[in-house]
Amino acid sequence: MATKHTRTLVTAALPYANGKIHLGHLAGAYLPADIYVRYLRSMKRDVVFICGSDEHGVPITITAEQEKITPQAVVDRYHAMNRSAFEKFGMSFDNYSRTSLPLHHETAREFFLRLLGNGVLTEKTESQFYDEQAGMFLPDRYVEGTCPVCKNPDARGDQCEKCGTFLNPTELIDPKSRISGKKPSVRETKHWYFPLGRYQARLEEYIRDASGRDGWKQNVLQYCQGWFREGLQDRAVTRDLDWGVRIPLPGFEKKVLYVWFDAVLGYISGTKEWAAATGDPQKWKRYWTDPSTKYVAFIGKDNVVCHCIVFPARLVAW
Ligand code: B3M
Ligand code: ZN
Repeated sequence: MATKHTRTLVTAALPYANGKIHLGHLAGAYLPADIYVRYLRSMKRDVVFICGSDEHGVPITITAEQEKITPQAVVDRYHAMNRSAFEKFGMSFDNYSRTSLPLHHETAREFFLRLLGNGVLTEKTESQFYDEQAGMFLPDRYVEGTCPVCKNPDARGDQCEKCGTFLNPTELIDPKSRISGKKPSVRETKHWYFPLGRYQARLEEYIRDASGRDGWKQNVLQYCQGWFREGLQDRAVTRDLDWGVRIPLPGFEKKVLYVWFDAVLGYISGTKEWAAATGDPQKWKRYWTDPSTKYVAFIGKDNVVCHCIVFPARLVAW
């Protein structure tokens, strides 16, 4: 049965501030979102449209190292470029925010601490690659090697782009550090994990309901079913990096939140920033906590797991 929604929250995936957006981006997640929002506005519906730059993550720190500048300088450059490109194209975001803002860091930290306080997160020690020469752990894309599934020699630590398999860096054959080019050693490190598996039944129900809902594409639903068949695993929500959202816990001084953990929360901090600018700072809550709000997320094809599985589970745990 169709539910009557009094207001709509629309978000478009936050592009990384690590390169210029191009027509492919516009045609994918942004132009359709903009058309949808303009339609709702023309119907005099209550709608807020949020986007912004995703300013954390390993690709940004790699660019900074290559150019011998700070990660902040990298994101300042691309945030300004992309913001202006969207503006010239006529995108009608109510707010184009960015995740390096203190407001975002506070929002993400608060979200993390609430999950911790609710007893949702678990701490585990795992083996991870370490670059002895650079003196640092090598999360995700800091490691490259051969894909164990399709033997692509250029697979990244988090995913093989050729066959699409999601990987753990330690599964790569013949791994190399992207910093020194050397074979990394393995060291133990502590991280916080989100127990995604605990939410599988609830998510399966949610996705089953979604099949009848408007706007969910068949390929997205099938992709989710594939994940359910494999069984949802715990996911680490922290990384050994110094660029990102810091968490105030002893032993975690040199760690930050995983970029995907904080990036989706950029939708919330972007809504908060917008609400404050309209003179009604509490207004964001109506869009995020009132069940009569309809939430529509426009995303790219690589963003399905995060938006359709991980984020909903985290909102349930929130
Ligand atoms: N920045 C990935 C991408 O640009 C990522 C999306 C975040 S949405 C919260 O494809
Ligand atoms: Zn592969």
